[in-house]
Amino acid sequence: MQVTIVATQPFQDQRPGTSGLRKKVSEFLQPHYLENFVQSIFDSLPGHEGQTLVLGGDGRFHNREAIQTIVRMAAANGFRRIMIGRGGILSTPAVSCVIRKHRAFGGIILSASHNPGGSHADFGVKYNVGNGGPAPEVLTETIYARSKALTGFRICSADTVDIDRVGETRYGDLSVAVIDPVCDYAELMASLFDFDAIAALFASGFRMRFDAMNGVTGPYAKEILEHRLGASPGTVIRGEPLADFGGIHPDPNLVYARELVADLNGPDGPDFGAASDGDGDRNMILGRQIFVTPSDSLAILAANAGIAPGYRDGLVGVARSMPTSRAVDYVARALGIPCFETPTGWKFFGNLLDAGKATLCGEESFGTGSNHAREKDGLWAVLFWLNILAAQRKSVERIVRDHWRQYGRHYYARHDYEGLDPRVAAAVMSELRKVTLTLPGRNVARHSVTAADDFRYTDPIDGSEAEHQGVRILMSEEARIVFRLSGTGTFGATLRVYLERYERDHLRHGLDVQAELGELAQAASQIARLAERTGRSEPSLVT
Ligand code: VG1
Ligand code: CO
Repeated sequence: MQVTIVATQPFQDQRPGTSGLRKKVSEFLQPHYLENFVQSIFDSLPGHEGQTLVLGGDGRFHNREAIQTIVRMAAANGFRRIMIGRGGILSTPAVSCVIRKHRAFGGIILSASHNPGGSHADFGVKYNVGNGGPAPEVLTETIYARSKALTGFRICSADTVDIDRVGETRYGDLSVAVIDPVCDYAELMASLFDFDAIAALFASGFRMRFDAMNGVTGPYAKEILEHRLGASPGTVIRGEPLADFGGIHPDPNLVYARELVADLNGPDGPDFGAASDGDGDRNMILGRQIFVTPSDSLAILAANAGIAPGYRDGLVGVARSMPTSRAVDYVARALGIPCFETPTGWKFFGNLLDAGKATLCGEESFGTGSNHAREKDGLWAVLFWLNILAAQRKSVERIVRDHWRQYGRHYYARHDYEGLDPRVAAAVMSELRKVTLTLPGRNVARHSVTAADDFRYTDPIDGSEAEHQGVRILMSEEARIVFRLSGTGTFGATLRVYLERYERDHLRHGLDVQAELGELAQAASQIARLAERTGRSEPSLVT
């Protein structure tokens, strides 16, 4: 195969965000845009020659074409073997699993996760390293620096690779292995959870609905839940990965998965409901008449981990992103294990997991995972819940209420202000940084401020620093407000406001969440002068 070096102009906007490079499809379709970014990745990976690369995506618009380009570039850049999910399909957690299992050098995931797909929506590229996890910041910054100076990329002229049939083919020096996207992942799940107990639960008439939201998890959920565990056919809905996700926003939350929520709240609803996002790393957990916040879900999994065979030996520690509620901290304290607080984004958990400091990790944004992979894992969380339900034979609601009674409840919500002018959003944040200096000692929404700062993190393993990770205002009664800007959007800026309040008294655990957090929300909006600066009196999305 002939290698060509194509001259190119660098782009100045290829800085990866919280989770890879995400842009509008139209931007990715500019000549050389994808090629430049992929070359910048390869140029930033010393020692990749002769190695194996894993490649797959969530099936969104442009997935298949991008795969063909990347295969030809991988060949031209000296990779020896490339492993591709059949049809170009691999969920984010499956990529992590395949990299680890087959000791690949790394992997490329084509996804913009929960962002909408289609010709007018979003596309994304993310590089994962040899531990199966997202590239750490030092690497994403190296890739970015390279992309700003790139003058050429390497590509082979080759025929289109058949990615729809499992098997291995040679293209010059490159071996292309098309693999079943589900197989390795399903095997890993079977090693972690008690599939017999879960099958017995389904056999007893337990009913579940899983909304794959037309994203990548459909084939995984159908194989595992319906085929291996015996859930009734039709348990998985919206189970075919579609290039435009059927026009929906594939984000599992109370707003975008509202039909599922309505089902669970209906008169003859199933016992258990779950959903996952476009690339399969997020999860939403529902019981009849109850939504389990992701922060509570993490705490409940931690408290009950010993039930699952894969975690029978106990947890070495837990980790949560800073804006995630402190529910899991209480469990860690009770278990006598450390709880780490990291910046937002799964890349910050990698070192802790590799060093054996944490077993479970989670984020408030519907992300939960463990040391079985180096990505958050939607279906894994669902199977964990099923394992607990199978062992305890209690309702989801009972499990959650018992948990609150034991540990107290963290009322929690996130208010997003989307599509803001980026300059206004940046100004709001810089003003907030100044305001934090004056807040301690003052009163905010009935609470006195005990501390306020701009979160910074020093990685306990390699000492790397991450600054400006969110302004937090800590108050009495464990109330808290956090402000940060999203790093995954493709249009304008999104300000996220995270609200939290702790309630020990179990007689006050059944109150309305938004009402309970109303005063804090109002205070947050006043402190940031949101109405004045953004013209918004309400958030655009509450989750
Ligand atoms: C959001 C979430 C963050 C998550 C990230 C990637 O980032 O807040 O917790 O890790 O998405 O998730 P941001 O910067 O927009 O707040 V996914 O499922 O989109 O890969
Ligand atoms: Co995702």
